[in-house]
Amino acid sequence: MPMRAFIRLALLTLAVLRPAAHAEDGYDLWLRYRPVQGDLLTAYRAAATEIVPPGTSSPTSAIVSTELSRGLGGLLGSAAPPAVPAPTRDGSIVFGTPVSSPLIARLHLNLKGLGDDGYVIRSASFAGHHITVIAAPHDVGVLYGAFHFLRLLQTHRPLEPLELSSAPRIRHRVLDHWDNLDRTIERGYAGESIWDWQKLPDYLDPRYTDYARACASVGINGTVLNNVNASAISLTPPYLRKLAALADVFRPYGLHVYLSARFSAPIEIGGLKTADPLDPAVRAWWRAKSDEIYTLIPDFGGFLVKANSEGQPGPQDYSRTHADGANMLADAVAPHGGIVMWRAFVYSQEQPDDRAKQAYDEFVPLDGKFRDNVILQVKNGPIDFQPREPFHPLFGAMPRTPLMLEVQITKEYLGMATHLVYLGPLFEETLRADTYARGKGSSVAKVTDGSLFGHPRTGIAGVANIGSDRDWTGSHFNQANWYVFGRLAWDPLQSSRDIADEWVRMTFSNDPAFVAPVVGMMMSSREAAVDYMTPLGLAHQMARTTHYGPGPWVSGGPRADWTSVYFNRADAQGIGFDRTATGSNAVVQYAPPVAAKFTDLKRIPDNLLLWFHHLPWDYKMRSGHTLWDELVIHYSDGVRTVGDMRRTWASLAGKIDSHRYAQVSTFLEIQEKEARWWRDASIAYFQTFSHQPLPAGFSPPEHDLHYYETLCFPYVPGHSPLPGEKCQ
Ligand code: GCV
Repeated sequence: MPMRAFIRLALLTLAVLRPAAHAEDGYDLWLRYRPVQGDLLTAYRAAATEIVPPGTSSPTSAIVSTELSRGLGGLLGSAAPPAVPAPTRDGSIVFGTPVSSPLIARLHLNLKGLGDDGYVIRSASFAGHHITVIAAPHDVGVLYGAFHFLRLLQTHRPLEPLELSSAPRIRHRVLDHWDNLDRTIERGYAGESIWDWQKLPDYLDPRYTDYARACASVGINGTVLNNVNASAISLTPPYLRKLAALADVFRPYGLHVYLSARFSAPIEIGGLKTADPLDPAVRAWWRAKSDEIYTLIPDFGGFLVKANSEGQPGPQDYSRTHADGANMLADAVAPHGGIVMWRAFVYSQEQPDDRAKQAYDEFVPLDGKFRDNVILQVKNGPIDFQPREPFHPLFGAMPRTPLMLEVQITKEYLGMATHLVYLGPLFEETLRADTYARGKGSSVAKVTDGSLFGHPRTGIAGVANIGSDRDWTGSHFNQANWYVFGRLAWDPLQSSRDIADEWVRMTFSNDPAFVAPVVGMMMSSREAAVDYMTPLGLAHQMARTTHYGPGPWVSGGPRADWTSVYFNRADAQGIGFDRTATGSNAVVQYAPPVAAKFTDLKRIPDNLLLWFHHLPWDYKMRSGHTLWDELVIHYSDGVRTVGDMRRTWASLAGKIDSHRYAQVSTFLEIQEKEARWWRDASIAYFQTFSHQPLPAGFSPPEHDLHYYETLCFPYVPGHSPLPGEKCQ
């Protein structure tokens, strides 16, 4: 055989043998659009016979057409329904705005109160035909509506009659990428950054479009592209052009780009001697920089700033306040309609006071001092995205300042890529927490959606878990956390269980024998992680800096409040951080009814006990157990629940594709091993203080404490080791 022909044959054979690149590898996320079967298929085919795009096309309406064709083509297992100028039969899907579509205008739908992003989906009659209408005041609302319509089919919901109307309760629904310009990601566990800065602005990876599409499908409308530990280089002209190229891709999906701004940029790239926010030259520099950005990106969202926190520069370097800093940037972007998201994640470099108190102490005196286009971005809890924290006391404490909730979607403290931890219940717990700021019913959700204090400027941010891994998020189940963030950002009052249910249906299968057990697993997974890592209100017990695995013994180093012993306060007497009047008194930062509840040992929930109280090892719990026994029981429960999750998953073999099934199985195996590691290491360490045996029937740690203390993992993803950095 001539060489050429042989090579051709070899390549052909290879192509046949290689599994299809688009097998169920997770790339399609929840937008898989696999064919519906049975009676439902007949009903859906009858309800989606043709598509009627608006008369006047726009980039966004073209995307709606493509998405409906792609979605319906896939779901109906046939050629995509044809696009026609007007309904010709039953089952027409008409979409558009009253401006883009004369047909929609003629229906005189009530689109009031839908705002910029809302939509309606209605069954209607038109020229004797039963049709479905997806209409909105603006194009992007139509896109959101189209994704909603497809979701109905994806989750096997009935289509007739449809009378749906939806508008987001929160205006800025933003992903914060902690992506560095060298493509590493701080606390990222899904490969490198998807932003390939080196090839931008010329090469536009198709992933950018798929990313925007996925965001739009859950209503996310903003993305901060760079790490809050920011490099000023992202503000230089070449990088702004790269940013503009991404903004062009994202725009038709309603996705606005933002930048994390390094406060000292005027010095680093502007040649100024100071970054003092009251200095006229500095103010002029930021104004000019903002003008430059808006020339390139007219719909640029604005800046996110981490200032005077963990070594980042900020206004306090010049004896100015956070308000001075935020307002200076706010003035620079205001003429263009931009906003500043100023982070409240601060704790002093010097102050020895309880770290949980410091953000409140710094920001409450500044209430009412921020410009209208500043939103304060507040983490869900007062420390740092722990498996469980009480809600942040700033929620409810700054009535004259809009506050946006910041949650972490990437699982820095919750098992990184491999642990199956569905964060919906964590987000929901925060959103539903009652601040009592205006009496009972003053939930964090109502602070965030602006309804409690009447703020029109509202926002929510999630630290992204997205990377270049084929499955985007480092594991199939981590996709659920991106999904639930978007869905709760749209409506923070939704139930995380309902969202899990729809995600499972879209991502895996509608088979009830699969959906129910998997939703059950997801719903118990967060509590399991709390149990095997930090039960009963413990927090920050992870290994130093990498946060991978247990490290309750971590002490010493540059700052006390980066150590585990600072937070667990274990000693011969007992365990826990006294934050009542006899301790740091952080509890008084909450409204009186909340503070009273947290202070009262009879009323505080067990799951926050050691957050607020230092209690003796033999303290009698509600259950009748001693505190020590209860701790051991919780650690063990966490491991047991993961074992249950593994068994549940094993019972589902054959119900989904083997590729994803196998990865989840292996990850659950890793999780069980690591849950046991967490339990055993924590028990071994705390037992050196409690000096008590384990309750009857509970197995002792597999190894001695020294074994756990000397485990060393220098190259954990998401963290760049410093030269000479030690493990623990
Ligand atoms: C971006 C924690 C993380 C840091 C992160 C910081 C923040 O401290 O460990 O990696 O830095 O939070 O939210 O700014």
